[in-house]
Amino acid sequence: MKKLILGLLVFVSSYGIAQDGYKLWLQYKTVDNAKIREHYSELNETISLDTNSSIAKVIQKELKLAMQGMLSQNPRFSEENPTLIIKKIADLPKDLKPKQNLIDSINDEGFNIQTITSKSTPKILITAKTDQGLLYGVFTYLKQLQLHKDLTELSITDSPKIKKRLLNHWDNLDRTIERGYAGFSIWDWHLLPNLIKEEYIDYARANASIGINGTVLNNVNASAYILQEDYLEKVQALADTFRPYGIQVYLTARFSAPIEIGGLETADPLNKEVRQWWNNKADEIYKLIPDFGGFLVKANSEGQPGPNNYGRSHVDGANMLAEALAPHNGIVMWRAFVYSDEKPDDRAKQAYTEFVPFDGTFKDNVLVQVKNGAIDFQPREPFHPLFGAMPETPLMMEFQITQEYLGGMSHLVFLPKIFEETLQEDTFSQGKGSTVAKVVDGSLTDTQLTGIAGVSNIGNARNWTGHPFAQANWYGFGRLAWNPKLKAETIAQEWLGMTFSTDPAFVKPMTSLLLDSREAVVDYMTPLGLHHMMAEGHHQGPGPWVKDLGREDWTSVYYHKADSLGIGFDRTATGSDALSQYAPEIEKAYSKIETTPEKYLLWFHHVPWNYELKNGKNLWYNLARHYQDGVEEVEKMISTWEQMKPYVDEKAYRKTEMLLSIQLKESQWWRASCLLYFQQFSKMEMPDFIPEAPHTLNYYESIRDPYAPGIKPSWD
Ligand code: GCW
Repeated sequence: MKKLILGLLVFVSSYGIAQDGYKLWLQYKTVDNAKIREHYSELNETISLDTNSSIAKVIQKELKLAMQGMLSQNPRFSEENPTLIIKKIADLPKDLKPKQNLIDSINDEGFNIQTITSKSTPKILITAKTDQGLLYGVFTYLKQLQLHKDLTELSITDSPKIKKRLLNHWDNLDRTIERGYAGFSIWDWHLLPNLIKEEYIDYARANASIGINGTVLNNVNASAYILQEDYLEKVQALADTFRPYGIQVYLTARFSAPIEIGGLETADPLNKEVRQWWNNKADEIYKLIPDFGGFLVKANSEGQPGPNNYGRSHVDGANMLAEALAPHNGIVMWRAFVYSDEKPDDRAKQAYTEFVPFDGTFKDNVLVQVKNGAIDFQPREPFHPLFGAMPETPLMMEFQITQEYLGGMSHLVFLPKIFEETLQEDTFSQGKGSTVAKVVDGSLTDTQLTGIAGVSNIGNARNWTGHPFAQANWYGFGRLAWNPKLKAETIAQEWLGMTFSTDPAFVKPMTSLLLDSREAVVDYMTPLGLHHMMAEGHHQGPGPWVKDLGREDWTSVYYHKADSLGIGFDRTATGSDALSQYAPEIEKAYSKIETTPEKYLLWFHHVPWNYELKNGKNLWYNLARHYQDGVEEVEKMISTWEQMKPYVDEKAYRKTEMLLSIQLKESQWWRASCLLYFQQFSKMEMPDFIPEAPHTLNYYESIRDPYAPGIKPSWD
């Protein structure tokens, strides 16, 4: 009878119950392989765990949830002959203590998972220096079970390489999300602090499972109101909810808050009253939230107020806030995303020009937060020249997980390929091998304070991210924040196995699909180094024709500079000379068209239409070939997905199938719009592999979509 019920359970849970995506990668699907199931059931029958802390209680809850889901068994928590031992190193009996060199190799958030044999029976030992380390160890252990790994010789020692691993929510207090495509903000400010929604707890679980240890709750285009007492009590309720999952809460600080909610006449960082106001505000916050993480600040950028309004520098502004937070161990993350139209210099140069002179002058608890590229989260950008250029200043990476320039929520794009590419780039700043990853994890210049942030793609959509596969980008960001040297392929395999199926017939083709999806979007949107060619405002869809806006560097023509001779932005010495902001090794290689990697060609050079690329074909032909490749890649994704139907729940299958059909339509829209527009300049025949465009260029240029998703910024 038991076997019959078991069999029924297996069938229903694997295929019957529609997976609406709410459980994310923590599906804890039934382990239906009898041998593995038996192996797991024995090893997880009795668990030794001191539930003497709030984190330990969370661990216990997660173990129960996981074992119930995967094995339909309730583990016994007891010290009597446990098969799974979860204990801090300091509390371990001598015979179980790991070797000193192993203990020395893990940091306070690290852990060790080991299969041991004690009293001649195999057991699993998860140990760490802190409860938070145990939490990360347990989630990593549960991942092994979800991936059906063999536990007989487990030996995993791991520690996060970056200290501050944060999500940045561009969530407004009215619950709209700037550049958000998955519904409204999950923070229900109106009902906080009393209503603690299940989503808040599952948000914390999901983030803890990938090692995220901080979250900035509100938009960098900030509202001062978040710093008012009534809102701070709401923030406190979220902080209390997240604390047992090892997650600290941060807020964005609107630089003009002392005026807007403090009643002062000025927000000048050198003004005594203003400094006192921020000191008092910090004290007020820490009374409510003793482990408050600190402030994220967007200042003097895109209309946000800042120290420059008072003739002061970014350092003056950041250091004032740093002094207010320092007594409480808080940090300031000061964004370097600055560019102004007063100085009509190449936008890609301005952050470097403005911030490099400040190197070494920020307080010790200040991180400068830098986007992965010098323009703005494009499908591809060379790494930001600031990485490696400020060795005396902790630089924090800012990636965008939400797909502002990558198809919103309707395009499947596996972003860890973008993150991996940037992190592996060599800055040459301390000689060869000075990768961006080493700048960010601090190992290059022995920087103690390190951080990485991802602009969240989470909303109140039932599956959190809108597109089922956008969850992989949240997951992947967390995994790379933990280890910036991780391979995108490993991340894809983990996420696919935990979310859908560990069957190699599914994982293998889907891993290729994910890994190829990033090059596809580059090809059908901005191939060969083109950038910033999207429709204005909402940024959804093509707009290579965009010109005559409030400022040149918000248009598309500013970036591609297409004319009868050629296309591309000359950033070498004969152009804006942005190239000189990179190390000599890069400047030398990229100064010539022929030695510049073709993927960055039109980022750094204005190239003649008939210039011959490495494949012996001219630029116009290659541009068309990349647009066509992008569309064909999406067609390939569609045919791969069709073969995955047996492995995926019907609902998730259908939703992804329909979204892929939108992605194909929009890739064809990009191909036709861009090639018809650029053909006006190249005056060259459309290669025969490019199908006849269904509409005229005028038609494409006339498309307006004022209600496209993603809430444009208030200043736009
Ligand atoms: O990515 C761009 C977006 C803005 C965003 C800004 C920034 C929050 O278009 O919506 O504003 O940059 O990063 O501050």
